[in-house]
Amino acid sequence: MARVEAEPYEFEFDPATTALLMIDFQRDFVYPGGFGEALGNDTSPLLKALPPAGKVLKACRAAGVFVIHTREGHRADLSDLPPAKKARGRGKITIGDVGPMGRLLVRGEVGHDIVEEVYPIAGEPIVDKPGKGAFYATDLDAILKMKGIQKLVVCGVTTEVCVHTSVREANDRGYDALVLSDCVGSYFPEFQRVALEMIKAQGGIFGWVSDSERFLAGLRSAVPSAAGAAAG
Ligand code: C5J
Repeated sequence: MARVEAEPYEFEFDPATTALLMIDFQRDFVYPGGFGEALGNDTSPLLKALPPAGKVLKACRAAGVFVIHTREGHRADLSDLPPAKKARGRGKITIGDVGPMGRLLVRGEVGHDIVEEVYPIAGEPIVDKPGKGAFYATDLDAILKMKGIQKLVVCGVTTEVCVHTSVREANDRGYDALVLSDCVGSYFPEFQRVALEMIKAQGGIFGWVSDSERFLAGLRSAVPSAAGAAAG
């Protein structure tokens, strides 16, 4: 059993029944020219999450922790795009329109794919989701159940939107979720702070919060083979 210092209290997990959930580390959110910027955001704050999330990813792979990635996006014909979602944002270009990285938030486009620093490798499922929550209209729950997963360690973007929605959904489905504060990112510092506060408030109303250093220390103490990978 691994033990991680966390708030509101220690998070215990068995690496064999825990998954690392990497949420929406897509060019469309992280880089200029994508959906995030089309909404009027400065995308640069999200880049900060990539180095620590990359370290956690490598260490989890070395420790044999199951890794699963998600991407938010829609079918090319936009048949799964609610009209309200298309209309919202009111930018010059919206979901499905062509930007510098292809059509915004459309599956198969350059902007829709995951950034190199945390790119999936063989054996790591990628779940394509049409909504903010990773469980809505996806087979994520079925995959986690097949693998016997009970706990989730969560990295991704953005903290207050897809990370929050997915952690709430996970909580309602009986999973314990640990969010790593430096491995999640928001366009808004205040939202980042408050979103993390909300997760761990009221005795951990829907999860735990820690950070990459404390998580890696806990993982290393349970699975020493994870140590070299996290350092590299
Ligand atoms: C947003 C996400 N922010 N992945 N999506 O629209 O958080």
